[in-house]
Amino acid sequence: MVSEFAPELQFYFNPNCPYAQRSWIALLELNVNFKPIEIELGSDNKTDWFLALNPNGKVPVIQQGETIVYESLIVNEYLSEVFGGHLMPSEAGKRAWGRILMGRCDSHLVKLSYSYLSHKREEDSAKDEQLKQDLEAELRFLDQAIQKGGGTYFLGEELSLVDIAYVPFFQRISVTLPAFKHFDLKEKNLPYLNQWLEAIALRESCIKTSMNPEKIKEIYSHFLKIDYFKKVGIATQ
Ligand SMILES: N[C@@H](CCC(=O)N[C@@H](CS)C(=O)NCC(=O)O)C(=O)O
Repeated sequence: MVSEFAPELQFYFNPNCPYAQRSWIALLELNVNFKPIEIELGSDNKTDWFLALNPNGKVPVIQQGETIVYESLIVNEYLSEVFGGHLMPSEAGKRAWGRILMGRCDSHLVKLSYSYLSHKREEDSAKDEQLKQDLEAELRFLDQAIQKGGGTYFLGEELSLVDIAYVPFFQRISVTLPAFKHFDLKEKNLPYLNQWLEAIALRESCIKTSMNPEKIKEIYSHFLKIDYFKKVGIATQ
């Protein structure tokens, strides 16, 4: 239930943006009373008023009174601290491990999966194989990380900011890798990761914020045609 005493917070987002989805999930999990403001990418985010909120011109951004926070992982740490804190463990060592895993999402999983996705096998099959193996190694690392956590989620039995960091990207690659690379996570020997995928598929916050799989395919098919992920630096050349 949303508390009538929760301070009002503005959430600037775009429903197709995986980074904004991270903060959207955190807002729902923390039961925050927020006002969503949809930003059209390519126009609204280039305006002076938006650049005054986030000089990088990117979503997500949250504004709570005088406080403005951007960068999804930092937004989520802020939200967790201000609205209850239960999305990060109380033990400092576990929090540190959680932050290592969160940082690794963008530097490893996103980079490796979008590089493999963006690569055209017919141009260089050996490179395609290498990119696939690099991605598989990271998926094995994540599978073992979940096993090490000792529960369904990355840090144990409770959902944390670590899971929230990964959810939007796994939702997207679970659709795009089979569709465009014939690479199906379910067919790989990743028991802990596949169990995690099943758990997040049932979680209300993840369902409510997810993109329709057909829409993911449509948008990514266009992005892949125009080499978008390489152009914006998410995928390696
Ligand atoms: N590192 C940022 C990335 C945010 C990001 O790249 N957002 C994209 C949309 S998915 C955006 O706003 N792009 C607008 C632009 O670059 O013009 C975060 O974690 O918040």
